[in-house]
Amino acid sequence: MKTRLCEIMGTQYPILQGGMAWVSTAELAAAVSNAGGLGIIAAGNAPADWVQNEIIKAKQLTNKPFGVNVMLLSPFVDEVVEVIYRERVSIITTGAGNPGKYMEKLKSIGTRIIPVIPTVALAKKMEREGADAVVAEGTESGGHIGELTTMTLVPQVVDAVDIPVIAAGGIADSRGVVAAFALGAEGVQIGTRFVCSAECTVHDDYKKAVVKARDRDAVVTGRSTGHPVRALKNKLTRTFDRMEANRATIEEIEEFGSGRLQAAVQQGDVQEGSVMAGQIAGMISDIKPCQEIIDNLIADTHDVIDRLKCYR
Ligand code: TUI
Repeated sequence: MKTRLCEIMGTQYPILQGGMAWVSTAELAAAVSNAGGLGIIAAGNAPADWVQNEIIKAKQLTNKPFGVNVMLLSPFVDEVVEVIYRERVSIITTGAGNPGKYMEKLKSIGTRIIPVIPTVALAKKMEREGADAVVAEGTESGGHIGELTTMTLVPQVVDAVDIPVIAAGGIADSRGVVAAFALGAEGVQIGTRFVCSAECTVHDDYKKAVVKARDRDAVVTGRSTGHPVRALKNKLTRTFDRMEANRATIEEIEEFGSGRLQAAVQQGDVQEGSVMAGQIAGMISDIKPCQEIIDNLIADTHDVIDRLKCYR
């Protein structure tokens, strides 16, 4: 499991934890980094001083490398990038946009930049602009998603760029890791599985909702707004469906959705909050420490590969 990515990220394994707004705190990031992966603090829509505090906390909780995910639609994105620069964060992932305008500044201090992208065109653009790797994120993922599946997106991105490709969307165990590598990925990004970790600070009811979820429970709303979101089916997603069917405006839908992720994550409002999770939620049946999640991923990977040898 040593790939170019381990060198780029300075980690034991080519496993990144997804940058999940409100979910990916210093505690989760440090636990993943301590277990040999790359933990990531998600800036989400948070102000820069919150991000700075999380970075300081993570530095106290681990001496391993960790990253920060920059959500490019955040109103605080410029200040967040300034904090990343001042704190000399070694790796960033980015979501929901093009990080091009920050590349030169961050590369000048050696920060590695790994944009999350949903299409081949964006992967090529990111490579041209100097990205160190890309995360090809399939529509199986939780949160804001693109259209292509991991199965179709990853090999097309692998063929289109020379930088390492990290597969994301629908990966939560060693079978998913081996499948991603079979598609040409050199690493994996894992989100939903780490939500159900002991160290993740989300409300217990959020974790329980993911554990309870079955295969078809992670549904997409907001297609009509141009910002589709995958979350567990509940009263909120049903209301969104109704609003979209009744042709509510984008503004009305976005206004109604505001604060819903925070309500689910922090207050455990799993009915009227947004319980963002990927399609693989149906496979997750327990809550365990990040060390155990990663150890199992690695140990079982060898078993999966051994099983495949019968096809030689
Ligand atoms: O970013 C995500 N998933 C997310 S972000 C999020 S929090 C949020 N809160 C309020 C508003 C918006 C988001 C919850 N889930 N995944 C990575 C991702 N990035 N998926 C798709 C993209 C993407 C989309 C467009 C990347 C680049 C892009 O570029 C467009 C351009 O500017 O050319």
